[in-house]
Amino acid sequence: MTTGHPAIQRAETHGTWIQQAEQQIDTKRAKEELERMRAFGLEPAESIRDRNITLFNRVPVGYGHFGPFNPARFLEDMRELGGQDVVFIGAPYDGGTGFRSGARYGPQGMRSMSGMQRGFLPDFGVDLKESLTMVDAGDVTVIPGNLEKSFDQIAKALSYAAERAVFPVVLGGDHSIGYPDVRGIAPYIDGNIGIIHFDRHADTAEYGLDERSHGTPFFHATNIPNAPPANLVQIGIGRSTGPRPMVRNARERGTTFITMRDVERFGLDRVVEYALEVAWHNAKAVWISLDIDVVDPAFAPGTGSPVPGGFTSREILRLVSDVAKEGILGMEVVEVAPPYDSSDVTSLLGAWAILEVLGTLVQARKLGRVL
Ligand SMILES: [Mn+2]
Repeated sequence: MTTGHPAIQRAETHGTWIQQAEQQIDTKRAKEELERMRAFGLEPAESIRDRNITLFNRVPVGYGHFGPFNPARFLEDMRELGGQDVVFIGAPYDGGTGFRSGARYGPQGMRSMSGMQRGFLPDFGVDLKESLTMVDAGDVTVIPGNLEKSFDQIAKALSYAAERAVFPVVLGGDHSIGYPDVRGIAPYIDGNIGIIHFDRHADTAEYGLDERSHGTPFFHATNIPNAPPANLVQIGIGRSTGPRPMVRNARERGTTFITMRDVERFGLDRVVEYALEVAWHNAKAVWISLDIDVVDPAFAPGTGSPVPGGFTSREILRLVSDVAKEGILGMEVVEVAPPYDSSDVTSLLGAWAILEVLGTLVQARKLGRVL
């Protein structure tokens, strides 16, 4: 065959040249960088084979962090965690998603949309910067193809924050991370943990497609001895709660559903009152889990499993801050999926839910320096 091109000789290709050239490039700086990253990012969970992978990702590439959650500053050396009031932790894992994935970009989205405020919250008479020392830990290094290893990493990261007594705000990620979040903190709580869970879905299945998933966090979390289902209150449930076993498991375990119809009938104030009563009953501390899909897709379209008929953004900001007024041990915002978002409104709402909870905690003198 005559093409006008020379015949290919393996030794003469650019491909072969690349293979040879790579070994000539120095690795000195990369090795130095790796040592620094290992020191700053801490040892990974036991299950991670490659011990060069760190617990917190210090490498500023990928879908993770581009600047801190405002107005926190980025904490590069995680050995310095301790003594601060709040730590933001990204958990960019969405391998538990069954329908539309994309929540791995949630931390990036919420951090980005936190950028247009500076911490002054006039509604609360609070300036977060004056009352709180806040750091952003960046993202936990998750293992995209392995949910259980990602859980081990996330649980270890939360344990680290709990051990160092810094209030964690977890930026999800899909809802699968709700389980390792509680698992990581639970050993550090001397008593029962109540969970206030905002969601259209119950997320109480044991498995989804043979594995744990974003539909299973509260089955597994409520198997933790000091996170009993009697203290799990699930607000906003209804219409599409998820597969039927979720409802059966919730019933058999005795979790508390408050549906959107209940909200209409009893109103926001009664719902807050009742949720606090259930979550705090014989409990030492309460965790807030906000699935952004509890908000109507009209206000929060950027999520993987949208369900029509949820809260307005005004209602959820009110609810999530009101349930924090008696103090909480931490919170997570999950299922923000920027690829489906419109003008970043869902990321914006997720960021504001966090800011308003912090405002409530400062105003109620439950966190930080009291002015
Ligand atoms: Mn949900």
